[in-house]
Amino acid sequence: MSNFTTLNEFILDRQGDFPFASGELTRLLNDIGVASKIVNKEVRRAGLGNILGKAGNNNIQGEEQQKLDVYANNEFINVFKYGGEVCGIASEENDDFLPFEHPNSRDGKYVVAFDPLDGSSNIDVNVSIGTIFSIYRRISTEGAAHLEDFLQAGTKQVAAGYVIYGSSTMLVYTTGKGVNGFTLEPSIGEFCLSHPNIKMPEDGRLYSFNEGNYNTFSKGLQKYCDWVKEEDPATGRPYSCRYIASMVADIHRNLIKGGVFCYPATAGSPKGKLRLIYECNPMAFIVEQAGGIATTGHERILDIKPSQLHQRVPALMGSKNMVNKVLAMIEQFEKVKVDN
Ligand code: AHM
Ligand code: MG
Repeated sequence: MSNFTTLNEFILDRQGDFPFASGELTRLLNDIGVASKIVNKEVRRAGLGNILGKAGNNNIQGEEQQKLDVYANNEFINVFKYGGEVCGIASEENDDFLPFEHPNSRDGKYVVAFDPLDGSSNIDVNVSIGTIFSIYRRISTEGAAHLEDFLQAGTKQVAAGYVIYGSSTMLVYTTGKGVNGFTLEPSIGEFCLSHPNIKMPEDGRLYSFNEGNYNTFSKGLQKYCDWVKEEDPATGRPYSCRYIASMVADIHRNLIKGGVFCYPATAGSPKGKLRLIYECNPMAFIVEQAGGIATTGHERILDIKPSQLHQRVPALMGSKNMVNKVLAMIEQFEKVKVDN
């Protein structure tokens, strides 16, 4: 056990990556580790007590909140509110951002945007869910957080990551210097380094699309979905479809095994379903840092300057060669459209 590097040790070791750092980011990342353990404890006993099911409210996007969504949201907010490093948060579960007025927090250097429990439709059926977080340095100069602090392009993220509550619990994060993964060792209650310097395979055979929406995909995406099913030993086709409907779990698997994940614009979600600030930017930061590509199909996700907190964008991310193949098919179709 003593050979393990714990998350706290690792974060402290890496403080040197930021020569002028004052230790606040280090403390903030540690706080996220603590909140994740608190949420993990509750997720692990989902099904017992009265923790499953709907909370009886809808969030800003009109989606029903689950009790665990609300619980996780409150736990993360409390950790950020009293940690002193964060002057405000924005959560997928809150209508608006929350400026922290407490004297301990209002001068904090950072803001955090997060999705406390992503994939929550999977909670009641015991399938993997996750927490996603994204940290920015504030750009406002005084008082508690302002809206502009959250409406920064993803390239401005200081750190981002996710926690996956899967067959084990893992925390994966980046500060822009590679991606590292830590598995929660339940007997000592510590996240321990298990996946150092994660690199996404450049190729893969897994595609993660909700093909139930095939009829409303763009022509290029439909063509890609047809192409992956063709028999072709040279390219390993047919590929395998793997779709959990938990973005964290789908991307985590593809990060390790190689694959492409896509939630495009559909008839039901004309701008895509996933949120730029809470879901796409942090996952895009991780994917790029691991050597993959993250795009809307037309532009790099991290370059988008958000105009709204709950903005949605189409998402296409994963192994470099696989994403490039999808992009080539999108391009080919658009070219045909223009030529005609
Ligand atoms: P949520 O934030 O309400 O949980 O929704 C986001 C989830 C993603 O994790 C996942 O990729 C997507 O919704 C699945 O949507 P669908 O069921 O339409 O395929
Ligand atoms: Mg979500």
